[in-house]
Amino acid sequence: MSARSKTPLWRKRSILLMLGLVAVLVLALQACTGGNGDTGDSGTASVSDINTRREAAGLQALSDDQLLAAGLTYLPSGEWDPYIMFASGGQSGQMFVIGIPSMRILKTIAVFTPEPWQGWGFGNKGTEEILASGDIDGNEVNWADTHHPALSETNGDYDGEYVFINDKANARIALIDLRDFEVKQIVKNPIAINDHGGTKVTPNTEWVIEGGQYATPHGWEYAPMSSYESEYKGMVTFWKFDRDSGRILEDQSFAMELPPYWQDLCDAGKLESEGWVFCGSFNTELATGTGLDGTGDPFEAGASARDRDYLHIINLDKAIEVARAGKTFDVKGFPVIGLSTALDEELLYFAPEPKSPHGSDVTPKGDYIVVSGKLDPHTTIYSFAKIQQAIADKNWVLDPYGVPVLDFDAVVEAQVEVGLGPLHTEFGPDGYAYTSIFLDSTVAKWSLGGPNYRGDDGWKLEGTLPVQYNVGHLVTAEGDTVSPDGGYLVALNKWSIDRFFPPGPLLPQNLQLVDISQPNSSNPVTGGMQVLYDMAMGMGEPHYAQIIKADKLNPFEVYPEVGWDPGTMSVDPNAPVLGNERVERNGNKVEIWMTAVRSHFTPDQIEIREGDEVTWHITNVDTSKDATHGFAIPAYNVNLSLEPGETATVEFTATQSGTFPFYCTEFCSALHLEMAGYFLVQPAG
Ligand code: CUK
Ligand code: CUA
Repeated sequence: MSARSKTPLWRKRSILLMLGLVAVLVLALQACTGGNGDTGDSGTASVSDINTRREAAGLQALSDDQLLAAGLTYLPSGEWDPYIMFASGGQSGQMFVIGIPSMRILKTIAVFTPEPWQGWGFGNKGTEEILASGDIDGNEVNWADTHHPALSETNGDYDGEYVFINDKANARIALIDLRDFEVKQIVKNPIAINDHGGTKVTPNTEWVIEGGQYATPHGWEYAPMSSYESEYKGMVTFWKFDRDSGRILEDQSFAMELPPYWQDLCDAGKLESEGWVFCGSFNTELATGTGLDGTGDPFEAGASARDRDYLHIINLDKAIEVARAGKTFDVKGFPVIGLSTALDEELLYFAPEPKSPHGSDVTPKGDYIVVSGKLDPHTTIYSFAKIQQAIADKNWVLDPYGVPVLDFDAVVEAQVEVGLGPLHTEFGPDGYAYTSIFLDSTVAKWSLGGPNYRGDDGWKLEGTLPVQYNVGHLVTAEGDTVSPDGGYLVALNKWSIDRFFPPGPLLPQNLQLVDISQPNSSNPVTGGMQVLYDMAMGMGEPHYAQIIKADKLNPFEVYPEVGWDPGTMSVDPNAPVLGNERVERNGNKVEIWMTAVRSHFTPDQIEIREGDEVTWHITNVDTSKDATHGFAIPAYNVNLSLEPGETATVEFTATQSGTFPFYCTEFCSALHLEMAGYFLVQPAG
């Protein structure tokens, strides 16, 4: 697509918009001061025109700041967003693709959950096989709690090729190919039944990290709660990603056993810390709840009794060697490095971290790890160099599981007081960091110190911006890479309360777009941050998101060749093509080769017998952009989406006799309604 330019698009656009706004304000000023503010000739609306018309429509007049915000988010019809955000879809089991700064939803990517618009899991054999690879012990699990998308990286920068996402509820990982924005693979973690510390990728995407969450015995086998300390296990799994095949290689992946603390979000080291992985944790108290007999502390108290939990510091490079050397045991055929091996091989260290930590985020140069304790008003910044020194000095005590706990003062570089309930941190291009503050409902902007950032001017709070309300993650443009872009930040707020019309008691989340392009001096209270836009998200709860420059993405506009199988990303030699449409019968097996083109299915009459086993191939032979056809068979729960060039196969047994008009569900042409046919199933006997 477009070549990369030196001035970021958003900055050019901001400048243009600012100039435009200044022109509007000048005109308005002229109108107020009796100057020639008559805009009828030029066609340019003045501020007073805007507000007059707004008030006539029952809306409130806009302040200058609000007008500026409107101008900074408005994209005229046909203008594309310079950034694309991939947001997790929470309980929807999907992922959302959102344009920045317009906040327009461009797509829901069907991931773990069937989705009929994309024909995901409604008869299309390829998609059903991918969904079925997420089955658990033979049970279909067709929802997910997606939390953390991770774009693939090359040299620590997003490369626009793939995006991964985890299912917290069931410990599964999905892989999406950004050539067609479709899922290609789902893997189920064999040793854990839930996860949280993923997905994050190593700087060249060799490994996809999946940390655990609520400890269970290996393979989630039964063990009584009374055996928690000995039988329950924490874990982190490293999935090997192979870029050539575009797949996770399950047989080259491995896990590492951890103490049964509840591991939380992980991040991969980069640059100087490349080859290391950092995961937060909580419930180092080993709380097991109360049960009905009332003994023990409830989880929320029991799991936050201590002042410190443990940042897990994992030597991934060394762990790979240990796994390759076979120093593992198997759980359900999956290699696991046992905790004692991890300790013998010096793979695992802890650093104390403040109360109930949540995020753990590596700075752009890889030199610091930022951790926030939900119940501590500071972010705590660990130095990777100091961690290495403390390891070399054996400056540690052992925790009850024998893990070296590095001395807190020896590894901490700084603490910055940012507010109550800090969670997650991302970065800007200029040595600033942004932390979500859950309890205060703010975004805190603070400065990184040290020679790589703002030097002696760092490690201090620069401003806080109220957000509405109770922000979870936040994300900045390319803000967890080695070269953050800045410009935009999105606060993924958990509660919207009074921000929108209430569509019943279940309210949407509020994704707020924040301008972070301005200097601190433009607003010393907020550090220059300004809320631009509120986006109601009423389709599941996004937890994390990543924002990539749009020109790094290079998706297909149509599939490269007719007869394309998105599952293999190649032409299916058995795909129907124009002129070879046919129906073949072999005993009770019926195979159909059908084409779809505006505005016809060929053949358009299919007659079979009840009990026949049907294999139905369809190719959309249209090659124009956006010429997608649907294919729906009533009563048989079939709906396909056939994008230009795509081929798909449906397999079913004709269990119901009757007359079933099939039709195209995508309004594809003036004669779309006529794009139909009859599927007749003669009753048996
Ligand atoms: S989590 Cu939801 S706000 Cu799953 Cu990363 Cu922090
Ligand atoms: Cu094809 Cu409607």
